[in-house]
Amino acid sequence: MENRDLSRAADLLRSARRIAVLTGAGISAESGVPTFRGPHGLWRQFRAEDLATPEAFARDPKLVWEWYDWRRGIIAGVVPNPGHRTLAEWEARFPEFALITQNVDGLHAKAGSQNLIELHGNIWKMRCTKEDTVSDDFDSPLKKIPPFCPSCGALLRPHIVWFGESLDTTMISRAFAASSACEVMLVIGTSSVVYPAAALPIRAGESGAKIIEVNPDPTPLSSYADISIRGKAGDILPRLAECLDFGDR
Ligand code: BV8
Repeated sequence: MENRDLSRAADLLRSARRIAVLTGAGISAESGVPTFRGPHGLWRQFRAEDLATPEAFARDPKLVWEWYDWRRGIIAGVVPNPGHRTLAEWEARFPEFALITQNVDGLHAKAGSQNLIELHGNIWKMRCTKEDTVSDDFDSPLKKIPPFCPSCGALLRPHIVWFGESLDTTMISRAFAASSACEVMLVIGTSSVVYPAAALPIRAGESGAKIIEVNPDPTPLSSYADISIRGKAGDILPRLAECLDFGDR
């Protein structure tokens, strides 16, 4: 990564009023949450079709819940890193700042981000398969696998968007609106292969925004981005904040 990229990115951010940020599993990697793809990714150990689809849950809800219970256990033991914390601080620094995340780990909220769009749901929420009611549940490990709805007795499922399922219409509309309206979009720690999330930076670019990518590795978005900063989010974002020097705004 060249310092020139960092200072060009800081120039773009400094002159912008409307910022959108899209994050993926990479931003939580330095907290100790496994990513999905890549050499140590979850999809190297497990098949998405067996665990993260409605068909998998219908076939074997216990297996799916055991996998989520294991992931909840990992996430329960970690804390937000400087990447999450920098984004939380930036929310108050820009007139409009939307943080869109594909992550279900809840670490952005834990870091203090408030204007947050959780596109794929949240691992600490459960949904009743009969009544569609959503409730918080922070037990780790879970008391009973699979869990059942205390009000109607039906099976509960993770409040997470699986492959082949539609995203919440309010969430995805808010995400596209923020992407269309922003002047700069930061795309951090995502392999940019899962849709519709991967279409958000394209929408932003088509609407005239500059795209800044932060990722140690190239992705399908890299050639489209105006600036690709090669590095880890927990290192790059605090350095970008230093370059921005909000004291003079
Ligand atoms: C849907 C469960 C309508 C959550 C997840 C073509 C066009 C449009 C759609 C499709 C299409 N082909 C197929 C589809 C459908 C599918 C899709 O996109 N498939 C892809 C794989 C081809 N999409 C859907 O099904 C979506 N729904 O489209 O509805 C519909 C309905 C039916 C049929 C068609 C359409 C629903 C998608 C929801 C997926 N849910 N998993 C869970 O249990 O957690 S996906 C999973 O991937 C996670 O949710 C995750 O958030 C998401 C994206 O992954 P990333 O976050 O990018 O993570 P990844 O590991 O891949 O990458 C990490 C990156 O970080 C790497 O680049 C790495 O280099 C970088 N990194 C590492 N360390 C660091 C770092 N970066 C910075 N700092 C570091 N330290």
